[in-house]
Amino acid sequence: MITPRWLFVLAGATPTSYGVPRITDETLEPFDISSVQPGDIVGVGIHTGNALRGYEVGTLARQRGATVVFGGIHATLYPDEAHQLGAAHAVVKGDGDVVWPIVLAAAAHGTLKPLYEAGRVDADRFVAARWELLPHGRYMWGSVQTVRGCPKHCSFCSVWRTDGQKPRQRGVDAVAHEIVELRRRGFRFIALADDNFYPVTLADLAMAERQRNAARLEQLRALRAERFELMDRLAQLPSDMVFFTQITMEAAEDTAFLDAMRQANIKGALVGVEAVTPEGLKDVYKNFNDVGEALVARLRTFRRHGVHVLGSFIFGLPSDRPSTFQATVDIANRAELAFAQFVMLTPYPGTVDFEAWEKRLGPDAAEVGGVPITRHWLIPQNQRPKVYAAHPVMSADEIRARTQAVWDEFYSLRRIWTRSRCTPTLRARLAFVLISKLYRQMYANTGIATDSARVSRANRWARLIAKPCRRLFVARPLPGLTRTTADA
Ligand code: B12
Ligand code: SF4
Repeated sequence: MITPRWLFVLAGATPTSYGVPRITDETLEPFDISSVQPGDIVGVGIHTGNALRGYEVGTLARQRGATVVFGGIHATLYPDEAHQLGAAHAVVKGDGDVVWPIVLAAAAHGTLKPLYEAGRVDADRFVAARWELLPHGRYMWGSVQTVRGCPKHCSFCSVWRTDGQKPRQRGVDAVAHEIVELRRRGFRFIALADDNFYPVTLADLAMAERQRNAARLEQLRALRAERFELMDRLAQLPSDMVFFTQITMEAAEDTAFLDAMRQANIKGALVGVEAVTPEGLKDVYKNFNDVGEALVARLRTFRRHGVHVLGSFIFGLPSDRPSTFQATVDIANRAELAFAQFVMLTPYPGTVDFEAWEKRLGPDAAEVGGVPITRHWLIPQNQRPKVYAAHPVMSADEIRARTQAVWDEFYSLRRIWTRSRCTPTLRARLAFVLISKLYRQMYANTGIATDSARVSRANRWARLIAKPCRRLFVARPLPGLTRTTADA
């Protein structure tokens, strides 16, 4: 669905003297290992979920004589694993923007080091993606990053620990430039691949004022002003553009911000609701969220100001009870969300939750095929447990079944049709139904459908629905599109 940004950024960071990089996104097609020649450099990017496949690719590429370099969030957290299981010659920890040409030069001169500590690159050194390398007609959404890092500290999330709590906000010109280029190529849907589009809250500003911290106040105001400047520039782009981002629900406090988002055609945002009870929010260190009626009101505020919400909820928290599931779907319906996802609590490495869980299980962790579940990413995909942490009152099967029931209820045709009223025309309503069904098909894999026959049937369905959906996303290319004013 969405262009995987890192591939096109690393291509952008590749000096032209090496020729044109070949890009493979395995969500589209498998990497053609027979194309690898001795002397090639194969860069493999992994997150935790696809690390095992990445190791397979690395091993095969090395066997064919390539130099293999790993990077991405999972390689950053477990560089040794990439060496041991992925046959890496080198691993890059952190951002690849600046270090990639250094790695390539070292590989070419035979001076490659096993580990590169690339760290966090400043925003003015983020490299632009090379969108001219996009395969034609394969993606629905382009992806452009406007800010990296998040000031919060949610227990299930690794972003604040790996990308840092200091927002690294990319310059407005650089962002606008890439978006214009994507629109020229016919992309009118753009995912802003940000951790948190609202990095400065009114509470942050008030706190800096109270503390009479002039330097911090100035810094926060500058970041906030730059957000508005960016949205002003996006508002100057063709009116058929649709942006989607990720944001905390705190943004509902700031209706001027929401109005600017609407003006900028940021029509949708993923909001991490996570839990609808105070105990649940405490479980995930997210006490800046609301519960109950205040939560419904906050989420509706987005809608009132023209920003549609994809609410993200987590099930399997220690404080969850059987009643939590129905309470969650009720809130999701009443809060007028456009879409929702209900994910199972998964201990991702690099998070506070993971560390506590790994420590708790210690050497007694259960195993699947000889692999302890604390290394769940090394278990073949179709054998991975769906629920990892033992729950105080519910069995894993109960959590799965109840989660599935929530997906089923939220995405029942009746509910979708009611929600589709948020769109202006009958055609748009039908498109909304199709997209809702596609979304459900792609992401509701937490339920009973765990055997491979059912999973592949679900995938076939998703591909079938994706075909007509893709047509809805494509726009007429605008090769002559001029840049937004300040970008000219
Ligand atoms: C946008 C995004 C998405 C989009 C992805 C769209 C797409 N096709 O790319 C959507 C919404 C679909 C998504 C889904 C999911 N995501 Co996501 N996502 C992100 C987000 C916010 C930004 C990713 C991005 O594009 N960054 C911009 C690029 C340029 O940065 P980058 O990928 O980090 O790459 C840089 C470096 O890592 C390095 N690098 C990367 N690869 C390589 C390779 C080599 C060889 C080298 C040298 C360097 C290198 O260099 C790059 C440039 O600096 C990240 C958070 C984050 N800050 O990274 C989470 C993140 C990657 N997602 C995460 C998760 C958990 C998921 C889901 C599993 C969520 C869910 N429960 O469904 C799914 C998985 C989907 C899937 N099957 O892949 C986690 C991953 C944690 C982990 N340990 O794996 C992250 C880190 C967020 C978090 N909460 O912790 N995601
Ligand atoms: S607000 Fe979102 S990005 Fe920030 S730490 Fe929490 S889950 Fe991660």
